[in-house]
Amino acid sequence: MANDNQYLETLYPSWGQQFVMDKVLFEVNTGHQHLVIFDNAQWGTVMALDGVIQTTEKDEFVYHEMMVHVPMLSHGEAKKVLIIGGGDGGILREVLKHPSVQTVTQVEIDQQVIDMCIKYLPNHSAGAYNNPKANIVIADGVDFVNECTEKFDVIISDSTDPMGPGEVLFTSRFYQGIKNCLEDDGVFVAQNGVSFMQTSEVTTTFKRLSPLFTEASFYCGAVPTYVGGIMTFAWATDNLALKNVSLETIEARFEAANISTRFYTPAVHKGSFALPHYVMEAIK
Ligand code: AG3
Repeated sequence: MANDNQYLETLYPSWGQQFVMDKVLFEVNTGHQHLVIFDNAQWGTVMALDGVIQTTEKDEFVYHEMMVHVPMLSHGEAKKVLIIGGGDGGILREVLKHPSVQTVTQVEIDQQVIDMCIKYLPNHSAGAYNNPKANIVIADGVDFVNECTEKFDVIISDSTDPMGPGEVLFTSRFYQGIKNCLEDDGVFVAQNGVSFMQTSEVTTTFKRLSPLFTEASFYCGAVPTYVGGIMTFAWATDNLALKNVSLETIEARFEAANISTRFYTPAVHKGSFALPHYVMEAIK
């Protein structure tokens, strides 16, 4: 929590990263969670929820590019996309860069996160909330996916860690809802924590996704301010072809989409499915 001018992340009981807050821009209990936004000399503007760093201006591109371009370019022609969470708008911004996209529905529980990120982290959404293809719903993601009668080609869960409002987004009931509104050939991805520090999250998610999808797996990326090593992203689909799309095809799609990135490359995309042995052990 915010103390004097220091912000200590409280995600892990005996260790955490600390930030100097040059200036606190905003701090409130939204009714859903504790939200703070502050400036730091190294990371620019930083947003944290319930004691956990969510995003910083300097490294947000790593996470948002990997969460979006890996499923989108594996699919190749996603027209309808669903985002769960993602209030800062970074995921929405990247999804809207894909020319195949016709509509993006984003279901976020906390209006205040959206409003304050538009105000203090404007480059995250970069105008995406005004895009006519975007449809923003303020609602509970679990209810939404279970009640939804539409189907989506790609679903991206950009949640907090499994505590507070994010907890339900790691339950079997949520994953059943995802199955309900995912096209047969579509793909679901979700942030799944830092695998070295949160290995049990990998195991639990794998156990819960496996009965529902032909393929439950993970891919990875290293986000500097999600400390503790690589982050794993959950990957669930009935379409076994998606993970095996060739490098040449991914390159051709990436070029045709004409998207410029700072972390993502087609080779990084292919390589991200290679998992460290301890992660493979965790999902055996
Ligand atoms: N949501 C994921 C933050 C995860 C942090 N967890 C951790 N370090 N274990 C980020 C929101 C960005 N749009």
